[in-house]
Amino acid sequence: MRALWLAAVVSVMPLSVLAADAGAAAPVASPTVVAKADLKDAKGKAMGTVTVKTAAKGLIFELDLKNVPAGEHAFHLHETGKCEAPFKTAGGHFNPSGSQHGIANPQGQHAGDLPNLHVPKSGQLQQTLFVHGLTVEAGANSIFDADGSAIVIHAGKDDYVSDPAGNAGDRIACGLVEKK
Ligand SMILES: [Cu+2]
Ligand SMILES: [Zn+2]
Repeated sequence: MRALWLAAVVSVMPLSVLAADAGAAAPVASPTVVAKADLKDAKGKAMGTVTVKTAAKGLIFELDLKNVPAGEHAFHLHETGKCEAPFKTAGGHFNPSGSQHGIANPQGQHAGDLPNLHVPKSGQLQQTLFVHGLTVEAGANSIFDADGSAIVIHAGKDDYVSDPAGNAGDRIACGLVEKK
């Protein structure tokens, strides 16, 4: 008789309460690592890594950089996964929508346009960015399209408006975005 009574009580409890009791209130999809880029300068010296994680409507970039000259530098996702110095091989900015360059350009922006990095004297920078619109799923905005993609650091800063590349100067580091 007692066992039956307990079963009846459980059956009328809200499902949410049961889920919480079971520790099942986890997010639908926690960010997971999907890609990594090892950045190198033109002579092959390591300049740190960018780890790419999933998010609901874009991707998370976790930067762990070193050996970067102090100061402000443009930072972009480029359209081709090929890093041969002086890194013109990486092509233009990742731009599946055919927009102009620049996060401050009314006719912008490229999906690969990212905010400038501010690197301290140590040359090291740990920073996390959320990049809206990028994906690893098949489709126009996938960082894993047919020719891949690359992460590039420039000598100068991005002015956020000049088409096609923000007047950012030479490419001083490049990292192929590799699936993990
Ligand atoms: Cu660039
Ligand atoms: Zn751009």
